[in-house]
Amino acid sequence: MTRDRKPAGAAGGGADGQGTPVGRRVVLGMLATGAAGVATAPFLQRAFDSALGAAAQKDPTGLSGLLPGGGGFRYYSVTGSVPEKDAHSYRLTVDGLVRHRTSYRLADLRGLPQTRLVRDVQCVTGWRVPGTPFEGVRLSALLDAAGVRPEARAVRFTCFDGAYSESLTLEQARRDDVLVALRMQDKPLAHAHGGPVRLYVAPMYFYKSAKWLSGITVTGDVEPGYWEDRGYDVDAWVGRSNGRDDAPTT
Ligand SMILES: Nc1nc2c(c(=O)[nH]1)N[C@H]1C(S)=C(S)[C@@H](COP(=O)(O)O)O[C@H]1N2
Ligand SMILES: [Mo]
Repeated sequence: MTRDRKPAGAAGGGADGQGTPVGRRVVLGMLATGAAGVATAPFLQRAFDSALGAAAQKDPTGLSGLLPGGGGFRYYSVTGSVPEKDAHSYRLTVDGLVRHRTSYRLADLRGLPQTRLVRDVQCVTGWRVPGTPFEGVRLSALLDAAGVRPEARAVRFTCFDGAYSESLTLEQARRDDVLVALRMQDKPLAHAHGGPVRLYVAPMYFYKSAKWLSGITVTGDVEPGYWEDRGYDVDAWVGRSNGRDDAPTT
């Protein structure tokens, strides 16, 4: 398979309904819709979302209110289940080409200066959510604290779901609209949205905003991430990549 062949409906498996991520299949299973298949039309998508909304009210797993239906966001995970991390168990490691390997607890991150940004969110499958507040620590601050070595060119992100990864060039990573986010929609980041900590890359398609962030590794070269290995653009500027012409988010 070649790099530039885009698998239909991958990064998000959204309204087109193909390449459905495991998360959605799991949610479908949870709703006992069995082999009902996958929504393939906008009206089916809406019915699907309102069914999820109704189910979320009764969901005993703790995902209540975090599933689709909340402001237009959709739940994505490339893995079937993701462990929960809290203030006690969460760690974020910064390593690789740095002078000081660092491990942060949630309280450490909360103690650093916080930046709040309000921008639209755009998924590469087409859905957009207007004016969403994200708040957290600038990635550049964590990189500066770690002391990036001169030979470094890129940053790789890993996640405690055990599967997802992302990357940015060092120049992109140092932008002041790239956050290690602790809050979204003015609430602590919920598990379904990648809490307690996710990446937020404001100017790029939402697949760059890795959920359940656990590792930041400074590297010599960009290593394509999960979706990028499956055909999506590494430089994922909204409106200027992936063959799309969406209005920029920044
Ligand atoms: N760890 C992880 N991060 C991820 C994903 C994922 O499947 N796993 N999906 C990406 C995609 S394609 C999108 S659109 C957003 C969805 O974020 P949300 O579930 O908060 O709407 O997360 C991105 N980050
Ligand atoms: Mo997405």
